[in-house]
Amino acid sequence: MRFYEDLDNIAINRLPQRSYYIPENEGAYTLLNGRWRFHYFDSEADVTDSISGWDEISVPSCWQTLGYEDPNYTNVNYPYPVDPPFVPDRNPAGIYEREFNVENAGNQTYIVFEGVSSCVFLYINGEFAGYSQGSHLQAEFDVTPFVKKGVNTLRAKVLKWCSGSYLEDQDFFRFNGIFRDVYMLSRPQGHLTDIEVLAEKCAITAKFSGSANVTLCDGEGRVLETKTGQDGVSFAVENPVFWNAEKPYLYTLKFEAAGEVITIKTGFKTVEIGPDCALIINGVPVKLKGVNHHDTDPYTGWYQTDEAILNDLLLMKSLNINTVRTSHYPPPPKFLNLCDELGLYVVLETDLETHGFVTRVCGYGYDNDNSDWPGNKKEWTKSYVERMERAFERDKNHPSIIMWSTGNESGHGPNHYEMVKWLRARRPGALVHCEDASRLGYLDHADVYSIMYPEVYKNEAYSKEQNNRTVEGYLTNPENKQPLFLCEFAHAMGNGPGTVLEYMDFCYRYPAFIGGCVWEWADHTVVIDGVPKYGGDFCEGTHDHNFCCDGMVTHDRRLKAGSKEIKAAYQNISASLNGTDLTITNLYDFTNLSEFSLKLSVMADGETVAEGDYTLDVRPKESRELNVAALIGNVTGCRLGAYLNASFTDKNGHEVAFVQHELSVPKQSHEAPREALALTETEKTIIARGDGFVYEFSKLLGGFVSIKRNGKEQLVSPTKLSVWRAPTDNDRHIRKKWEWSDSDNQSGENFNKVFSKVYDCRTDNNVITVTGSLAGISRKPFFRYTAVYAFFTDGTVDVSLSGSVREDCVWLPRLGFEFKTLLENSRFSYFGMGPDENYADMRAFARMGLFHSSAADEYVNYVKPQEHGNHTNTKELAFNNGLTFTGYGFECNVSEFDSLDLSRAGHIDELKKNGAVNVRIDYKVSGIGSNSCGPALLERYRLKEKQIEFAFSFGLTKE
Ligand code: IPT
Repeated sequence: MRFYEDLDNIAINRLPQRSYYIPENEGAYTLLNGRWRFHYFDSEADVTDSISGWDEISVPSCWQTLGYEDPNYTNVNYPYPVDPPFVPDRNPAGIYEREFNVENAGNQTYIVFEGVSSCVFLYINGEFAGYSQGSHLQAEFDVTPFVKKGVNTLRAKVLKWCSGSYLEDQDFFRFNGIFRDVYMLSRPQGHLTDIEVLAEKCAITAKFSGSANVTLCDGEGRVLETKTGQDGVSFAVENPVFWNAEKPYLYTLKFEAAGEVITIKTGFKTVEIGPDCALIINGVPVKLKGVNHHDTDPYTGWYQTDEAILNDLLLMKSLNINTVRTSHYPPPPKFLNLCDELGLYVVLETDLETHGFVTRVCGYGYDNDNSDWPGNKKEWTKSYVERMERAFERDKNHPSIIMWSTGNESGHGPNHYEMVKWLRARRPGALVHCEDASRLGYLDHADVYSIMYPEVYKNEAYSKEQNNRTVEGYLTNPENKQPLFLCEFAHAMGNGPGTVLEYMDFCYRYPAFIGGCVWEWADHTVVIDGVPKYGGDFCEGTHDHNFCCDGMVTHDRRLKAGSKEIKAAYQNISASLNGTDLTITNLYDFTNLSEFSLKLSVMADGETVAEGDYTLDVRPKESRELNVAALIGNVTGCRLGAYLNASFTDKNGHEVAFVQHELSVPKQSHEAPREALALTETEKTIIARGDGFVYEFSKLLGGFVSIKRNGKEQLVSPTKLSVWRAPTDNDRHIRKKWEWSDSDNQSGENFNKVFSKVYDCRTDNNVITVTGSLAGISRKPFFRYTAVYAFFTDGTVDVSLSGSVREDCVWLPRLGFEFKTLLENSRFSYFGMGPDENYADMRAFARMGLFHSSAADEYVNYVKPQEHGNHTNTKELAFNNGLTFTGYGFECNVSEFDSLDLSRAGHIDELKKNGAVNVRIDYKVSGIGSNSCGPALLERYRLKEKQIEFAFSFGLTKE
């Protein structure tokens, strides 16, 4: 057994974990980030004491993003055999070296690593000075005996794997190196060794060892009191201002001891579970509108700069997120300082996941009781408990932390219970989150019932047990005595997530549903030559494809429709319209709506006809009615639709909530009565000719083969009916029933290889009637239809489709007509849901309006190309070249890509434009859901009806 495989060797000379702080007095802190000498060895066995041929490397960094080894993305599977505590014999090593200066040799000198993967051997001036594992935990070494005044040499030997790697099987790229800050602290003899601050019951108490002069300041920086204490001080605070995520009020304690100055911020906050299982913060029931955050950057891997962290947290706040679960390890300490300052509730998770035990024998199984699991083994207890202890002790002073988590996806065994017991003894009353305890029935080992990716609704066909795992089933079962927390839900992979509102609806209705965290914050990729890459792009031994690209924001932190959907689902203001009364409800917990400006606008056919600005005094959880009769009285009629928009903005002009209501005003058509157009027939085609247009309809194909406007051809290929969409990541299960694929030619309806059959195509006056069917290759027809085209002298064509879908056919991706038109038609306007893409179950954020766009602007570059760019409820779509579609709320899509080409591309650089503007006029498009990891798409969002009636018109405007 090697040193780093021996479970007795978790740490050597590492100091007991203390709370995070950095003394501020001059000379105390020397950041050692920067350029270091580096040498990479394929195998630790080859490491020699004297190294020649150094490279240079930036610290912090991950060596895989710098070309030493290829990145490796694996989710559940370990990237090596499951034979704990042993790791592969050829264990790569990175040797890091640099000089550092010790000015005051009379002081104590410490070296602190905030994060090293997977373990670090520390050498000072050639002497072994310590060892630590636990990648995302802090390691502090007292190197005083090894240093001398002046220049010293620090060498760190970092191994790719150690026994601790078995506890770090999180779903991410497996990176190595010194990936967080490393620094030296020079501290006087007799300095404080730890500080614990508690703000409770009108008092702020600090515990420390030694004597200190402590000054308390309020949130405005005013000195409240100074005290000197031995081993602790306590300040009475009259009428304390409480900390919460909406109003993050912090008090500051300044400790002066032995010549050192240390500042720690604290906040008053109480967290408890109410009798109705609500989560009560400072006496107020709060809903956790959360997200799971991994530290991820497409260029630096696990290392996020301070600016990047700040940007993530600010972006979260702007999306109405109030909670972050630090999945699945403690973040850099500065992350938590920012959560305190900006106001985010934190579920602090320690660095622990052993998910890969479920696949250690073929298949996937939670045989949690099996003694193979390290959670059940005595020799692993120390490794488990110290991970809880180190996380807690480092982060114990943060007011933002509301719950402590033992880790993720690790089964549940005695070692987890030891962690829980340790925590409960260390801080009685602190809420414990232990996801697998809930999953596996050890309910009293955690304070919340935490599950992931449940279905929303209960189901008659389910057993009691299964129903209890649905949101509705759990909430309506009186036997349940714990709050429901979804540690993961709304899997945000690719185009998605949809169906988020349904969860929030239950959350507001049931006190015991305290909220959840979207999985996850940002896509994980490694960008190479401008192309975001994922699992399988690096010849990994085992990988999980693009399952790492499941962020609600992209790898470069751009928003997508899914981000905006979550923002809308989480928004803290609702408004319902009843006649002329608008009832506005404040869903904030601690904020009066008077802090926001409300703009009401009445829009008719996309034009603003009336506006009003308001500031409303509405206390948290209260409602207020606003009579909007005068405002909406300004619109008496419209052609396409009239709406009342309510937009709430904060003092920076950022929209925090938006609500739209359709107004019931009469729709007037300005169109003159139309005259039927006589058609002429040739052997193969039917021709409709009029002023400025000629349509040619193929009897063979049952579609248009030519649409000419003033002699100019508009089509690049015949129009057709189709049902295919490039599968989204959330279609990854259902697509097996939809498509023909190389690996499976039996399970699908083969919608991606459809034959169109025309049985009959006849003309009667101005009308063409087609009867036909669609069938996937090798399958029976799945859709039989009659399509009727009526032509008028003004060039308009009324299209109606009436058909039936085969009873035993799977629900359809979509159904509609495809028009492939000239590139010159790329600019267009539409009256419908926009401006971003939206789908039946992902449009809470979208709004009806008149929008201008182009085929290029409609593109959404998901890491893996897929269906995108849809607009629901479209009433009119008009291209700049005169091709215009009107209808009663069809779905439309305008793209530079053909959906079959989109389906084939694995990365953005593989995607080829097909030289056309690809227009879809759809009866319906199935919703999005989050079935990439979450439940199947709700029935109501599936295009599953068997009888289809669809109508729209199109025409060519005159030049
Ligand atoms: C769940 C994991 O907890 C999370 O880390 C991530 O892997 C996510 O799924 C998928 O992206 S585990 C899953 C098997 C439910």
